[in-house]
Amino acid sequence: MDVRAAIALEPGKPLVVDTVQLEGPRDGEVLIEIMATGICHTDKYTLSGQDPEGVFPAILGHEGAGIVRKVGKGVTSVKPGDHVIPVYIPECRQCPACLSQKTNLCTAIRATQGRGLMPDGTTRFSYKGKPVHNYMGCSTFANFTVVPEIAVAKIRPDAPFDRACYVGCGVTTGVGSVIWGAKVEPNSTVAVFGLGGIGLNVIQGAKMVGARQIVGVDINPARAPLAEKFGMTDFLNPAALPEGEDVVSKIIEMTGGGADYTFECIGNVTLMRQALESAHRGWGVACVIGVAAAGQEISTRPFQLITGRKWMGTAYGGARGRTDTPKVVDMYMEGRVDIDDLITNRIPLEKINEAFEMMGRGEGIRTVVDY
Ligand code: NAD
Ligand code: AHE
Ligand code: ZN
Repeated sequence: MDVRAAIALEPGKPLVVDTVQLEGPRDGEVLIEIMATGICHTDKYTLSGQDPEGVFPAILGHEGAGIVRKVGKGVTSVKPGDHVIPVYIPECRQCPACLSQKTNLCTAIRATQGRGLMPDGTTRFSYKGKPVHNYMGCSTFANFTVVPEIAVAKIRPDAPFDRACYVGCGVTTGVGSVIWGAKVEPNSTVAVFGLGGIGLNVIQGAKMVGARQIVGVDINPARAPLAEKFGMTDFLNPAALPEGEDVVSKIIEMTGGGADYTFECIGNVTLMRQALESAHRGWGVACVIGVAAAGQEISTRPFQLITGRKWMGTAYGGARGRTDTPKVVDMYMEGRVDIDDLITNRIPLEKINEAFEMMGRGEGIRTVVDY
């Protein structure tokens, strides 16, 4: 079938909006009509050419919501008409990772997904007769996509697509990192580095679990008012610190010895170190969420770990793709998570490059493409 898509033909170049061809679902696969998609910083990262797994041409996008239109042979968990979110962390419920119950990082299709292919090693998209790669197993910058059944989370039918799509990455990553990843306890102190589409969701997750202090760190002061609305209690702008003061000492002072939990939501290895070192001696946990490019490395004095700080990280907030995604949609529908305030820009697919430019200028939190 013909579908409308934004194609990443080459790294570092604007996307090309055109008609591409999509093959129907094969065995174990599902055809989804994507009704809305968010644009995440990770799409920009891959488009930049810095992602070692970035393959081109590809159809990017991994934050979508839509309706099942057709299922391949053997699919039993969803049917045409179901409202769904395609998830880049699938959940086969059979691999050692899923069975361990210790991680959300299902291994069933990770290898082919990382090469931009379906589990059988082929692609469903083509453009001008040539194959086009899939992205993160989702490819939501197209109004129809085909994904494996194990990567389809069924959600309640009354959730609006233009909000539910953000659950497919940003909301779940932020809120999930607090509740399923770091498992922040009530009355904790928390420091959040980066108050963008991920960090603000960490803040609302921390508020939800009853953190008593939430320090937000960002060089863009325009992010502070929304962060406050979401639960930030103290704002720290590293760029505005007086000469001789540093972020780590400041957080240690503000939290009375260091934060119980810190989250890096930027993708900057220098700040990852600061986040670790501003965690409390003896028990502080620093959670890396931001994605840093190939070749980037983190470092600290081992003494920081010997003295009881822990370094961890999360993908998709530690959420299990099919089990936990619908729970986050429920949190929104029940008024426990705010998504409306974070969607600051709505565009048709034709204007998708403008959204990437806005992201580069630090304008707005999330742009949603309505198909
Ligand atoms: P964003 O651009 O919306 O937010 C980043 C924020 O960091 C901005 O507010 C910016 O002003 C601030 N910032 C930049 N440099 C800074 C500095 N030196 N000091 C302090 N603040 C600074 O990005 P986002 O969508 O929130 O994504 C954040 C990161 O999370 C990206 O690296 C993205 O790829 C990653 N991510 C990871 C996962 C995961 O599963 N681990 C999921 C989604 C996104
Ligand atoms: N190919 C990238 C991977 C970047 C990465 O860590 N991605 C996160 C999701 S970011 C969503 O916005 C993730 O899920 N990681 C776990 C996994 O298995 O990929 C790179 O830099 O190599
Ligand atoms: Zn994302």
